[in-house]
Amino acid sequence: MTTTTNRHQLLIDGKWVDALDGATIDTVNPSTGEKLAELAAATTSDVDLAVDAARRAFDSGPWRRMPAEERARIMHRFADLIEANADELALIDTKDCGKPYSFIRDIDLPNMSDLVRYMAGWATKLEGRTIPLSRQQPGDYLSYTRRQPIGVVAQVIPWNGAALAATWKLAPALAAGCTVVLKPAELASLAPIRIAELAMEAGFPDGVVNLVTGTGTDAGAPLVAHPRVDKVAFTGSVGTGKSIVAAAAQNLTKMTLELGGKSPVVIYDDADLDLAVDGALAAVLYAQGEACTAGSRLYVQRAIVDEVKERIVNAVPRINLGDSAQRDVMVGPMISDQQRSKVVSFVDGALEQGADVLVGGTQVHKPGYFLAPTVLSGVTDTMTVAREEIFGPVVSVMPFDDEAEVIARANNTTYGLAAGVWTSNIGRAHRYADAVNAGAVWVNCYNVFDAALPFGGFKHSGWGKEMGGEALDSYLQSKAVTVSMA
Ligand code: TXE
Repeated sequence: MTTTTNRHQLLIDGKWVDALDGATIDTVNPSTGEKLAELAAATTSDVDLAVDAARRAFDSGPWRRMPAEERARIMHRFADLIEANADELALIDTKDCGKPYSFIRDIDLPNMSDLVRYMAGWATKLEGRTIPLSRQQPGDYLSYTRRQPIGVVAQVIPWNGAALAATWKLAPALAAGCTVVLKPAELASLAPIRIAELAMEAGFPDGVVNLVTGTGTDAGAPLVAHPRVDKVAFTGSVGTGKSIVAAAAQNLTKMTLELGGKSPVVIYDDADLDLAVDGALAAVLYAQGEACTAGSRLYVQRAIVDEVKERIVNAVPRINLGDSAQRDVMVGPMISDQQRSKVVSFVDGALEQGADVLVGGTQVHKPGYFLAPTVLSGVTDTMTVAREEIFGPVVSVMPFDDEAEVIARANNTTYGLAAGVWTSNIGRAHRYADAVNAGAVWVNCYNVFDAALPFGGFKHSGWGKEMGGEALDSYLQSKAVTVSMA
């Protein structure tokens, strides 16, 4: 157990070890700015050892050879342990990444154990097909497909909701029979470390789950470029995603990506405004906007735009901002001072370009990295604040007139992760869901996730899916076997 001390190690081949050169980096609590712990800072040689361990565990270990029922049993034990340690995991994660405790405990943790169980269920159902050949007599050949694990997987995850991100990555890979080297973000590694400890306790064989902490440059880059890695699964920024694609291309490593978003939320004039305004605010303020699905473009039909603005101005000051570990806090701190400055510069840039602050807009003077929820008006679609991912509690309210216009504007982005709509007109809702270019569409709701529901973006928001059967597919490869019956 490494979480009993404030100095955390790497998990390689079932053992907790320091980085070979003994280097560490600090992780801080963004609600206070205080140091929480030291993380081992892996570099290329540590990454090599972790990949070698995962390679051995895949090529010659028991994991992919054991009966699927046994693999499923270990995964169910893992889910039990996540449930049994849910309070502790939520507390570790909230202190490390600043996402409010109640969201992690009440939403992320149940989703995590659900997902591990859901994927455990798939472990015994990785079936192929028998396929009749089109130019042969039925008795000539028997052709069938087998679905086999892809191999050693490098998983690089971000800091926003690190416990959830780690589980979304681990569960399908393990159910498929892959082995993993997980690289959490340097800003929030503590929950992934605790999850790796629970994985060891659940009984995954040595080398099946490995974890290397450290920076993107020193630990992440050598991992994704490693020639003995078969697949990379990445969640993070578009820029880093592109550099990972370029690095992995040298080895033609297979890849899934979950990148950012610039998600549109639409409120039609026939919507139930009590639900729509709260829902639209929650869509952007969930995890203080540090969510890839953040609904940062709010399109409101012109007839109701003044009323919606008034409701927003009344609602925002009542939202509880503070230390993310407090149970009633709804908006926590930004992950770092740097992230706060980045978000502030989006707001300043919008004001310079002619936007107005409806509510919020100033830095909160607290020891942590807080930023008040900020709602802008007077924003046009061409402004940077309406085009780029902000990753903070900032939303632009923009009026629209008709359906064709708002769908065109919703789709006028390089991203395509999520979209929301509030309307009481069922036809309109379905037309929007059909036309909007996004991997997740929520009608009269937002941010509803489920272990069984695939989640992943269109366009620059990514390749492939998390959760659901589709996530599992990306960790499997199918083999066509043909047997002569002559
Ligand atoms: O992301 P990075 P950052 C967006 C969001 C945010 C911005 C910057 O807009 O403001 O990205 O955040 C690892 N090879 N999102 O800089 O760099 C890194 O160590 C391999 C949206 O934190 O993408 C971390 O583990 N790995 C997003 C992970 O990549 C590398 C969530 C993510 O870091 C690497 C996070 C490299 N060359 C940020 N460089 C979402 N989709 O939700 C970095 N890393």
